[in-house]
Amino acid sequence: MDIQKMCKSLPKIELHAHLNGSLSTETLKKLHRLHNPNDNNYPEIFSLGEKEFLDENGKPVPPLRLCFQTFAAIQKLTITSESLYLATCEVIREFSEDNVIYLELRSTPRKVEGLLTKVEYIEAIILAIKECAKKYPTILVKLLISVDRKQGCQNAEENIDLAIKFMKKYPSYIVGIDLSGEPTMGDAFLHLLETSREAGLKIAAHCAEVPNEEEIMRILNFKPDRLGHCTCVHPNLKGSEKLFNELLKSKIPVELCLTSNVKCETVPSYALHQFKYYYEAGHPICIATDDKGVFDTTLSAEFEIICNQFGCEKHDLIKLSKSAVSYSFASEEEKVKLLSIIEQHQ
Ligand code: 6MZ
Repeated sequence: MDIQKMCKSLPKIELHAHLNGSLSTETLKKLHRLHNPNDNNYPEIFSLGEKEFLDENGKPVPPLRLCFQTFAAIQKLTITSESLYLATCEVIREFSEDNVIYLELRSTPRKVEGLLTKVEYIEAIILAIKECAKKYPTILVKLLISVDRKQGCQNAEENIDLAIKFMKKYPSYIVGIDLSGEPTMGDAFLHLLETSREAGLKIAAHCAEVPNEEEIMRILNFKPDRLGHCTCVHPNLKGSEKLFNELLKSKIPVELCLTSNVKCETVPSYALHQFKYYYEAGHPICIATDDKGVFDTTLSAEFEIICNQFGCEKHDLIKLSKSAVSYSFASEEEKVKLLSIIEQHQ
């Protein structure tokens, strides 16, 4: 079997997927039609790398900045319960078609004046997850509530309060908090994340997408359950010996999103991606898509990349998937079931 087919056919575990960043072009078109039934002029939202964008001074917008502008454009299409429901169902369907058997979606609750409250935002996603459990029974889906570092303390507090309330109401769906948002802005709100940890929510925190030794150390000392990216940690990637050793010592699993980092240009190339350092050091890692819509990727494609770039083979991918199960926020019973599905493919 060729690598592409092998990667597609493997049962996979996705632990790092932002809802709005995961919307495919096909889904964005459906959402545009939903809000504008009489307008066939679909707004141009490009995949990163397709086109160069210029700022007001005629200079190219750096890709990392551009991707956050793209999220803002996409978020204009998920402004009602109906559109969020549709968006969530489409994302679940597409991951399921890629043979993902466990998906942790994450999303930032958003209030849209006159159209949507944060409570309705979360309810719409949960309803979609519930309905999709019947429609696509081969994929198990959970939700992490995101805190956007750029949106300030009040929003962070609101989202964490809601996550705690919803976790009590829907303990099988709401499993954790994600700290994300434009990495050059805002704050990590670790004191607030502590409240959610005490309430029983798991924590996945973006860390070191850009160099910032002081903040990276604070996040590592906080000991989240998982870390996202950890790009600028190794000395060859604008980190330091100290940071790298601290991370290895912590043994905190790292979610690696290769295409996202290459397209955002936080790493120079696939070959020089931090995957190499963590994999060689035997540090716990999992492979993820981040924003499969914006970065035009799939989890199978990410698996293919590590096969082609780093010589991983089928048994390595199965090993990675099995360890991803153990890093997931699923229940112990669910983990046993997921492992047995993966083992059947050995
Ligand atoms: C940090 C990211 C991200 O929440 O509206 N997000 N945060 N780094 C990244 N690397 C590229 N990719 C996505 O999905 C979109 C939001 O997810 C976060 C950003 O806050 C973005 O606005 P939701 O569903």
